[in-house]
Amino acid sequence: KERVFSGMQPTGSLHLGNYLGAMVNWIEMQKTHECIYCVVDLHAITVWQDPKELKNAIRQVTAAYIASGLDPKKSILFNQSQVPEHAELAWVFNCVARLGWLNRMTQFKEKAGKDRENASVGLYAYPNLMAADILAYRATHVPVGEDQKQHLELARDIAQKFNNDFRDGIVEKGYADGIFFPPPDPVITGPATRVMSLRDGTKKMSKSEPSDMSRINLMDDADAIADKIKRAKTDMEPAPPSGLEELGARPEIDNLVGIYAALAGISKQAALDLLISTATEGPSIYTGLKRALTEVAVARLGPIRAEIIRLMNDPAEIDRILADGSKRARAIAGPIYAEVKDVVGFVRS
Ligand code: AQP
Repeated sequence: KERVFSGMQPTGSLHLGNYLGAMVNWIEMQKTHECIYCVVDLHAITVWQDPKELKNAIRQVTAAYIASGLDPKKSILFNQSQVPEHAELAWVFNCVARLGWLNRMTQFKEKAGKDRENASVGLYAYPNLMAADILAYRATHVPVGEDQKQHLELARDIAQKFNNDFRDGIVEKGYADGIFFPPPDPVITGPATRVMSLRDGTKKMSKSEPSDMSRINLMDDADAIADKIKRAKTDMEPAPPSGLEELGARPEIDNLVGIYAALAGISKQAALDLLISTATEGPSIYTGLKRALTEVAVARLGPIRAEIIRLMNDPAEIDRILADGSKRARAIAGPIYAEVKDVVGFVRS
């Protein structure tokens, strides 16, 4: 049976990269799949979070999910820390995954930076918790942005190693094919699987980047969106790229064209054609594209922002939705983790 799981960290306001890279697919998959969407607050504290801000961010990310089209009646929507099976299964996976596997994780290297000795142990073990998030529900499909590809491969490796290590007990439990955890498939599709920073076309748009000008937040108003796009980095080339191959060598322009295509629901070629046809409008060859991009971004994000603000007026209602989702999530994860205990050899009474 196909089941979808995905999550985002409440580490700040969600941005266009989160929205186009993951959320758009989440909403689409609700139509065809059983979906479980999580606000991954345990992941968030792998780097320091102010407790008051974290609480607010958990509610705001929940509101952003709903405002973007997630239906909490249809899909399960909850925050990770209310379902203890995530942390418990993560511990088991800490003992299944190998140090060598985690040493290869590029996100840890990027996030820990030069001061690696001072990074939290949680940041290092982050991918094991992510594997637990997915496998606690035996989810088969995980819609994420491209940056999560390596973590998904690790989750597959953990599933396979668990199945091998505990094969006898798994078969004894009635899984004749020996598959207790199905290796989950990443779903990295859609119009923009990797949205880049507006200030540097070689870096991904990210919540934790210090410059707010590098990203468009779902909470930005029309003026902020217009300002950020106006000041988005371009280049000094005298003419727009003539074709898609040339576009690839100009990362900032590629990014703006890609975002425009994704938001307007057109092909990248069609977005590039617009850039080419408006290049003489001046004062810069990118003015026409930036104007069109601002228009479509404001039209798409404006209603989402308004809905987030409306939902945030009633935090008790958001907490109620999360409590309900947590209950439904536990109803799935509880029995699976109980079987894990048997398979691993824990006594449970
Ligand atoms: N720039 C991006 N382009 C496409 N997809 C993206 N995602 C994040 N950035 C981009 C996808 O959004 C989902 C949630 O990500 P996350 O909040 O769990 O953490 P992250 O990937 O680390 O996102 P950020 O924005 O960079 O947050 P910080 O800075 O706090 O770490 C994932 O599916 C991710 O692929």
